[in-house]
Amino acid sequence: MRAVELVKAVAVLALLFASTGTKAAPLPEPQVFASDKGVLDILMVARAAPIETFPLFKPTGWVYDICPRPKDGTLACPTKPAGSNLYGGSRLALQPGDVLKVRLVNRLPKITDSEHAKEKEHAYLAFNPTNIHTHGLEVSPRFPTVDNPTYGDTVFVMTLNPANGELPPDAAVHGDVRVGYTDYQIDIPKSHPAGLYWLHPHVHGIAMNQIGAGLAAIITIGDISDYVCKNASCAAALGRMSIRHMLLKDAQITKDSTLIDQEDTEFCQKFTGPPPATPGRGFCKGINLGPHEESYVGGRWYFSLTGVPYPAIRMKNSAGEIWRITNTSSNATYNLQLFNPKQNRDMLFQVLSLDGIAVDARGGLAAAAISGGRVTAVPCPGSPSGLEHKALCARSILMMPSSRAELWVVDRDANDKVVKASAGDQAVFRTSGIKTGPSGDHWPAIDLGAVTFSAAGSAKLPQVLDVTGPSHDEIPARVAADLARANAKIGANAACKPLPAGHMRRIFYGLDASDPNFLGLGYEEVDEQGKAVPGTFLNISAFDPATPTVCVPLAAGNKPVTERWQLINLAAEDHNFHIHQMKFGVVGDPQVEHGSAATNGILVDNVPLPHTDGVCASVAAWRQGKCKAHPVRVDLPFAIAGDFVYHCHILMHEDDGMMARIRVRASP
Ligand SMILES: [Cu+2]
Repeated sequence: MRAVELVKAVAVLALLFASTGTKAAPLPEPQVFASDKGVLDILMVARAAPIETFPLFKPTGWVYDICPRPKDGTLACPTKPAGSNLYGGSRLALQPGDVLKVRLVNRLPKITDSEHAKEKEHAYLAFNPTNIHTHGLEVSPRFPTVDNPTYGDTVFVMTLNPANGELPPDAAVHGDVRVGYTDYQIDIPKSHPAGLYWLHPHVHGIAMNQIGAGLAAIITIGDISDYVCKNASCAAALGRMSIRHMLLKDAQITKDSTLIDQEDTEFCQKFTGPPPATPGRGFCKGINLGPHEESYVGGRWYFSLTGVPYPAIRMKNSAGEIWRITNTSSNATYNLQLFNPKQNRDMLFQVLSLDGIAVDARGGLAAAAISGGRVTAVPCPGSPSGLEHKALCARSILMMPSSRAELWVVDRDANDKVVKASAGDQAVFRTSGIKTGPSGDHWPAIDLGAVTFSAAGSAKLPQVLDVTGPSHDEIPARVAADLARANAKIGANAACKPLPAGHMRRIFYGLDASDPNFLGLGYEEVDEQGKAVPGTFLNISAFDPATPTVCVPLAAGNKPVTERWQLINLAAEDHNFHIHQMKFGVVGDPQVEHGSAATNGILVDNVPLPHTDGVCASVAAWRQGKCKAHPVRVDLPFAIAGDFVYHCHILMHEDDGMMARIRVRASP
């Protein structure tokens, strides 16, 4: 480039920075609906609404329009003021012991581009039935009874919008069908851990479409001060911090302003890594996939924070901020970093919790080791003696769909020490781009937000925040005690036999053995020698909503029972494991190379399952050693009776069949 061109280019760049710098919209907080006197009673209308926050486009998304439940039984919320950012999502602020009452109304339009609606007996999916799941909450998945006609947190019910048509007689439905609305009552146990959770629809076959179009809300239980900064000096610093709630949301918009709810992971140029020098600011550009494929030219794939692409995150105090982040994208994996342009590197941040459970001093580095590769821990500098290897600091965090993390973000010097910011200290919050295996997806590198640190306030700053979570070992026992009545009501089942001591259950992830157009899960029981127990093998098959794969009886007195499961991903792409109604511990597995044989550090509700080395198209191929899998072992403390599911939370995969039903019953 000649000198005169260089000068011009710099001038254009400066203009660009100036214009984007002043135009960047501030990061909004989701609208809050807080419980009062132990109850939050809301009307939640799932409906279409314009997305007002995307530059150039005004597509229609699907949103939860929430309001206190009208006393007169009206099934609509009062009209929201213009620019309400319904798409960005809301926060239900609850306390342990609360009752969450939701009347869910379905006013969604028909789906026009659902792949699964084209399948036999599944045409009804185009009517866009919906439901809700309170992700991560340890609550009962109960069905209605004569005394209580509401539903608990079960996915085996769906609500139809009567305007979209009646169910055809051949419809293969997954549970109860209701027309118009469904009432839910979620009893939060008194002992429920405080933290960050969320709520989303869970209708098999269109979960991706509904969440991808915008349906998500976050749930907080208790307050951050319930587990962060129990000592006075730390609490003083916490009092100066802004607490932000961010929903990571992505949406693909075509040039004619249409939101694609059947997400195409190849919408943008494939990420091949390392991160490009100039990732898109809040979006990447659609490409032409070829002569016989789609052209997304002129469209944009937005990666927003709470609905706003590339917002300004301006801190108000030198103590920094607490970021409570939820990945509400249906498929996208984020590898989050905080890039400091002055230091030309990624900044350190402290991880306060994962999946709603505090990472306390018992966890720390051990927690990172067994988080399933989500965090690579770095010692927190300047932390009080004994804490440096316990508090969890990192420069990046991997967030697969549905995962949550709470971070302390504050300005730091070249030695990573917390410092009062100087004027103009900035960072870029970004996802660096990630490829999830040879046959996996390419998630783009995107600058998600522009961070400005603040010099305001006292210079006296802690180097680490102390985190005091509940005893991880005690959570299941307390939850089981709080839910004793709900568990007893589910009853026992003679056919439900405990897993013999020393045995574990093995779950396979891969292609449906009878139809490779579908994905599925397989199963077998493994004895103490590591041998498969004859007669227990179920080959990989797509979700069967009618048949539980396993039945687990609670221990005597309906106390929790802990089972060890081994999760084996046979695909050449990463998946993740999520199970409803509980948190589980990840056990280090020598084969995954990150971990010790301890689970006491951390409890999570989803864990990445790394792809294979080499190709295995079947369980048989794996047994023959045709690929090397990287099993992940988890300890699951079952404390809640009922029927629920475990699945891959990449929702394209879940909708393709990568889910199974599990049954937990009261002690015989
Ligand atoms: Cu998957």
